[in-house]
Amino acid sequence: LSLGDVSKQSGLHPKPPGLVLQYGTAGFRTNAKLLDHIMFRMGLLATLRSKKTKATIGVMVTASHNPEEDNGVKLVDPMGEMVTPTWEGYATQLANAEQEDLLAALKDIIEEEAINMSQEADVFVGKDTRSSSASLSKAVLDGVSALGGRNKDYGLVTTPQLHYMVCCQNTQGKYGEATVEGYYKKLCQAFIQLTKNASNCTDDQKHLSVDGANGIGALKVREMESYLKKELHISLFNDGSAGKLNHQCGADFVKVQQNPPTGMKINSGERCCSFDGDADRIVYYYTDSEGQFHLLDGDKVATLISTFLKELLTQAGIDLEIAVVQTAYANGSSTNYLEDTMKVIVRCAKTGVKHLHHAAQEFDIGVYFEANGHGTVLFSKAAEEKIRQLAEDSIADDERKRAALLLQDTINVINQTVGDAISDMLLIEAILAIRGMTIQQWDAIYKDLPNRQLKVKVSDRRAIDTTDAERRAVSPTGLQEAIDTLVKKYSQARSFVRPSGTEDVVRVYAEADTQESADALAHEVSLAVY
Ligand code: 16G
Ligand code: ZN
Repeated sequence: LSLGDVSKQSGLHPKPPGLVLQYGTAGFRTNAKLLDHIMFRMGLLATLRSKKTKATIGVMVTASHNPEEDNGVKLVDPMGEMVTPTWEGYATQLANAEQEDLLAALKDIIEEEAINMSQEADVFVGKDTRSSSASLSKAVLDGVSALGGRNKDYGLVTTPQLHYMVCCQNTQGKYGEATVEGYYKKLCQAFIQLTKNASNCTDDQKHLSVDGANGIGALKVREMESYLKKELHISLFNDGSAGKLNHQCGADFVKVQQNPPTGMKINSGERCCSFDGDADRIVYYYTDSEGQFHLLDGDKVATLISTFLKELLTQAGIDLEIAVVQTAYANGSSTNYLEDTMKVIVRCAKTGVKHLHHAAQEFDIGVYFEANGHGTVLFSKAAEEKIRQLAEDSIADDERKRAALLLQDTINVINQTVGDAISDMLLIEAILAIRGMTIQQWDAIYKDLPNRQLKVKVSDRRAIDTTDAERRAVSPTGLQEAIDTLVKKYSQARSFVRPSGTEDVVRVYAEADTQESADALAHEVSLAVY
């Protein structure tokens, strides 16, 4: 085995001695200045992963909603999903090997996984609009070629677009064409088909204001517009021409601050949405005539989509099990509404897309959303097949067939590989149009409990250990009892703490019947964490 090129090339991407980083919930993520060697090494690892799986692997250079100065990298497995946990471990090992130990670390992985080094390798690479992304993605490409892998550099793409490309490539085009144009064509055609079912939708209703977070999503919405054939009229704000990436704008800012983004003109009553910095999250909102801000987060999105799907399934007379997967952050009102009124199965998963994705795969149709706006819908092969059969059935009655066709178009507008702001936006816009529903009516489906999120700096966040999908703390001893006691003081209250997977902080969540109570509870619980 000759790894000669690796030692030569790696010298151009040296690791700062002593630096230790971990492949966390969102891959590696930190200040961009610390990441060059990580990128090179992730190029190496992706190449090994490709040899091992005999499939194309993706590498995305982005730090999502983090500040412009940060960057990060994530690996994408063959079906477009997050890389499997064992390989997250390898990523951490490889990242932390000192310069002189790199070859040995690489050989360990090759041996452990019994990788055939003469196997060919293919790696797809994408990047966001950060100024550091160009040179960092170049370092990934260097890593790929050092191990003799082939690469395809997609350049500037959203994270979900890269996931989509990987899936298309590895399913020989069955999921779609592995090009950005193919992506727009598939999604927009499905969207246009869906909106044909929206009788008398006025031009006013076709209007949407989009906050692009000054990131890649803005660029891509622009690129997509011509494919929409004027069926959706988008006013784009924070398109990157003036403002700074994610700065006082974008989905994370809007969700956490519960305020509209700066840089956007908002007329009262108008439908608006925000993407995050790599366009894998979306939240909706509007301000009413009194200037009051109303946020429709991932929970509201999941409710809208699952209600729509359930109705179509009933109309189609197809018996498929539909479930909604949430996290501990899901507003209590959304969970109650889904379980008690909608009668759909609700599951709670740990924070992080891979956990939700995994849980959603257990059902015929799994709708998963984090409250922060990351989510999508998964259809099992069997579910897609049942729907296809009915759609093509020549003797089925018209109403059933119409519902099956709508379900088929819905499947095609969705990016099932990962949460996708563009795809989610098209689906939401189509549902609202078909149902003739305003954003106010959508908002009124249930009323969110007031809530508050806080972060607390502690000396060691790992001292907090949780169970029950992060809803209860098991250590340090006494913490959960303290939280329980505080929660009892308030009505309709709930609170939990969890160590962040992306920042050196502990996160506190509280909800209660009033904003004052939610704020007070969050504050009291954060004091109990110290
Ligand atoms: C990452 C996750 C996101 C999660 C967030 C939680 C992915 C692709 N992204 O951004 O799903 O909500 O981390 O961050 O998995 P936290 O652990 O710092 O609260
Ligand atoms: Zn993101």
